[in-house]
Amino acid sequence: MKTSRPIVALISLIAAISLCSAPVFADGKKDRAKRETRVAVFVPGVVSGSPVYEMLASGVTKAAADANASGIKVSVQIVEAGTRQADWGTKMTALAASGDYDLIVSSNPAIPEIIAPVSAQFPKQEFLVFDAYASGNPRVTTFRYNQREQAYLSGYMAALVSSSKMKYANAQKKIGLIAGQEYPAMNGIILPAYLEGAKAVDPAFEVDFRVVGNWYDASKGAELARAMKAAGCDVILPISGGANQRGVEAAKEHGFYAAWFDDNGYAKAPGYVVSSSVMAQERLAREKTLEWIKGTLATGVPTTLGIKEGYVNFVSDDPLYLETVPKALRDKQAALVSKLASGELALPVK
Ligand code: RBF
Repeated sequence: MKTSRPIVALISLIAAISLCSAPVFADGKKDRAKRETRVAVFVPGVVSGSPVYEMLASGVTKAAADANASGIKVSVQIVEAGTRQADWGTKMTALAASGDYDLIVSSNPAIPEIIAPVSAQFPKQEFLVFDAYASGNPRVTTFRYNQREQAYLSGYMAALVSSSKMKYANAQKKIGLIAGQEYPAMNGIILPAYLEGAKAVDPAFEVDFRVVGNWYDASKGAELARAMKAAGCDVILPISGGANQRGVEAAKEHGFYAAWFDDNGYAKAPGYVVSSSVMAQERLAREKTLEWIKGTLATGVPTTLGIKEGYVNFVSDDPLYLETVPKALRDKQAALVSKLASGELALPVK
């Protein structure tokens, strides 16, 4: 937990009088009032092509701009850890060992496990992790999204489109999901909720689930999408980072529909993208990083945010959505969003 303001002020005064060049408080925090606050964004992968990381980098950068505009000096360093996941632990350790950063911000469900030994080795280092869930460490604060809601929205619209008379819809009750890799949030929440949403339209629906094996192989993504279309999928949701774009382009080439996840993707293939189930990662990263900088964030606790809280949503006002998806389907989707927002339909994550 953060030191309270009067105590910070008092210690600042004592530190100033003692003429320490780099004052360090009893709790290990350097005097942020005197020098620049340094924030590192540890990107587990590469930013480009991954909506979650694009939103993360941009949100933290905006938080720093907000702070600087209000007179608090903050710098941000974006550190791409690259696609070799075996190296992430070493890279995170090096970042913490440098002692250069007051805060390390990151995002994805595997990060808490990577941080655990680093935090034990460098107990003063603070971490803020989005799209992740961990409790019990006062230096690690996590926020995750209700991805059961997010994926249910995708599955529901995919099944509505697949059951419709739209140009590329077929008679089969089969929709697709392409994941970058398998991981607990995918296998335990996103995939089951995508199917759950589809079955709410028609219990006969099934999901063709395929895995790229990484988050960058665009040709593998396109190849899987082609094979899934040949196997009867008429709507395919890629959640595979840098491999997404080619998967969506395959929709145009081979005549099927694409769904998009995390941010607004209608413009990725206009006329072919039928949904965008989003998480407000940019806004959340901006808000929570700024709160941390100001010392007002409740640290060390995990938080889950969904539709009711305004951090999960379905983009329904994009002109491309209005042009692509018939009104009868959009009305059904809007009714689902309302039911989730009002709590009439509850889809909690465990
Ligand atoms: N999502 C991406 O868009 N790009 C990535 O590079 C990426 N890497 C991931 C690595 C691991 C180990 C895990 C567990 C997830 C990764 N994700 C990535 C998925 C991301 O955290 C999130 O689940 C999806 O974007 C769906 O919201």
